[in-house]
Amino acid sequence: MKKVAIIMGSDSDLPVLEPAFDILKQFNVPFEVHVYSAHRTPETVFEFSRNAYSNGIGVIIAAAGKAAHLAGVIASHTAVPVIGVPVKSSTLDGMDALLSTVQMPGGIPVATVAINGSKNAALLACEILSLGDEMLMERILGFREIMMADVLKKNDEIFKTYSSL
Ligand code: RP5
Repeated sequence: MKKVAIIMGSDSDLPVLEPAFDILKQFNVPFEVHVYSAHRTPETVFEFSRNAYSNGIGVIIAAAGKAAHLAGVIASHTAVPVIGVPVKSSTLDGMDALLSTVQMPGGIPVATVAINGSKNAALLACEILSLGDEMLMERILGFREIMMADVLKKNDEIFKTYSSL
């Protein structure tokens, strides 16, 4: 199976990415994790991105805060799909990172999830990889079934506790 690569702009972003690690482990999707910065280690980002496809990487998750250009820079050097996670790490509460990540000019796409939305980034990465892996697709559908049953159970409890009929 192709791997997912998770790249963060700084080790200070690490806590935001823990939900992504959990999801990928849950779905048995192999992943590697790096701290590479578009402005502090530009050459490493270039090398990584240029070699991503030949290194067996099928999806890249790029998380960064502030003037977050990491996802766009990676995407500019590879056609491996890039999912951007804007990180809330500044006085602007992540709005700066969200706009920097999501507003890519036409030609170089970055699929951007919510601020700190690494869980959905990992799920989207699994969905992309599942197009070539029926068992992974089954695991994702099973996960959704469990989620649905969980919400309906909560609905039952809240309906019984709070309704006044
Ligand atoms: C970004 O700047 C990183 O992704 C991080 O979110 C933010 C702050 O980085 P540090 O100064 O904590 O290393 O590049």
